[in-house]
Amino acid sequence: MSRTSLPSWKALLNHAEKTKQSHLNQLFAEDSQRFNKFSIKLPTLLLDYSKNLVTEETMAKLVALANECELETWRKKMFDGERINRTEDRAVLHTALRNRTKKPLLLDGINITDQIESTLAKMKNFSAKVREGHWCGYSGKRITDVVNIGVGGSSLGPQMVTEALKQYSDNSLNIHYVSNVDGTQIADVLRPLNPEKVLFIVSSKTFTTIETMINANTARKWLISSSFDEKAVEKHFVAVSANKKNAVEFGITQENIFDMWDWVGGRFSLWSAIGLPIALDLGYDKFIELLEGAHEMDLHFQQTPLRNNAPVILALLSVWNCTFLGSQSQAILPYDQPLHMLSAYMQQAEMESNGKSVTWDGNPVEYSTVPSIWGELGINGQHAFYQYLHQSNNVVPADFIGSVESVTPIKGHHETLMANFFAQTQALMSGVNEEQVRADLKAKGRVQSYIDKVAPHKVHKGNRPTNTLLLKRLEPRSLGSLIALYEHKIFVQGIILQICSFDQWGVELGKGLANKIEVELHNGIINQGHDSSTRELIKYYQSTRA
Ligand code: G6Q
Repeated sequence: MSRTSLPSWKALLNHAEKTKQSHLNQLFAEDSQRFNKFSIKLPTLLLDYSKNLVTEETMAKLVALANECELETWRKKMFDGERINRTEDRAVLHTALRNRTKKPLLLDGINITDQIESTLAKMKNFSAKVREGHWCGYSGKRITDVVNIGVGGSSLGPQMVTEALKQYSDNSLNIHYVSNVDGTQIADVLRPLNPEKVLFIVSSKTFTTIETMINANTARKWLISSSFDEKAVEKHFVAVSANKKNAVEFGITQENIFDMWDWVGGRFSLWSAIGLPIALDLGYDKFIELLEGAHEMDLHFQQTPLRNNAPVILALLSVWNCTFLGSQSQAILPYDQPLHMLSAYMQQAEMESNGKSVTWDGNPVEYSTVPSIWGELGINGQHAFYQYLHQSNNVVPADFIGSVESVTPIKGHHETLMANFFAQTQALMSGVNEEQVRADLKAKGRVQSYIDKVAPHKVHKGNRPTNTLLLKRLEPRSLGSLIALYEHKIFVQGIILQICSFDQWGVELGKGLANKIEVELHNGIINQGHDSSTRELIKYYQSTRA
């Protein structure tokens, strides 16, 4: 049955029409308890969602929708390992990777907890060996640099976390990431490195992704041009993959292949051995703290009634703002410098999961699904695109993410940062009306003609919804909770919107598309089946190149 036939959906449609006439200023004036009613305190973070266009009636209606969509049943199915990734017929068990209770979980008769624990033990042993200098390269020198070769889910997650937790690294190793098939990136990374001291991790669930394979082969040649011996590959390459056969063919020894499983989606995989660069950088214990933080969020998500359940609330608000109130994009705005890759990470997590237009039964969806996600460090954004957030015709709901304590306390900095953090959500909500603008200009002694000319330009309508996520401090545990919070938000959105969140056919299409053209670029024979634009572009490229 389509979601649009549900009584709660119809009630929300009516309620949205009324709500569109209201203003956040009015809602705050009418209810002094808004913050208490619309915020959630968790061990490592606070979520304030009171600056959304919602009332208690709205929240009750949204929770009724979640109930009519049988969210709790679906949640149980995911954690129990049912094959909720319907189009690929797979279970979705990234939560098992961080289940610190180590409770056995059977999938097709196999206890996957044992598999997870043995991979973790292998990561522990390996990361200690490399960090302590017991793993040596072909000439007997200790490893100083680790280069992770992977793309998409096999790169973005660990790289985002490596950046976010830089302050917790003891710098035993330098960690680098190569994801782009543009040779500029790998050349830049390898140029200053000594092949005798580099360890490559080829991270690819399928071990067939063309960009990753090309980069891995370039790295291999680079190593051999120094060692003059193919055997060096064994000492300088490890793999994280579900495709052992291809990894072995590449020259990686069986014991240096870390397992991946089909029940872990790429964009949810940083908790698996895909997170190996994190363990190498921070040490295994801090990697475990990251998992523990995520596990805490898993428990909150599983055990808390929907009305106070942070991921559920974030998802319902997204559905409310996007599907019912009509917003088409959402900004992710971190105010912690180390979180500078968070927006890019969230972009993949949400858009690859829910950017779809058919329901899980294969019918067209009759409503807007998820917004496009974008963003940047808040302070940089303030001096760039915040103009649009404050005054454009399009309302962009935004998540503001900051920390009570800075990881790098330098006198004066954090107060200024956080003053901006608080001021922006207030300004986006309150705006400035024409009366205030005129009074302000008058008080500054401006002449009437100037006031008349400028006043309309200085009006800010406000009423722009924001969520504030305030971490106590950015550390492995709180970061784990934050990422898991958004992962579950994405799952809930998928259930409400009837979307299969765990496939990615759009990405698969991209993986195949370039192959045919690449042959044409190599042999110079252009396929006549191309449209005239593509054909002429290829022709221009080839003639200009020649
Ligand atoms: C993630 C996507 C995608 C994937 C990459 C890399 O959910 O499926 O980003 O992670 O395409 O795939 P491999 O790990 O197989 O190389």
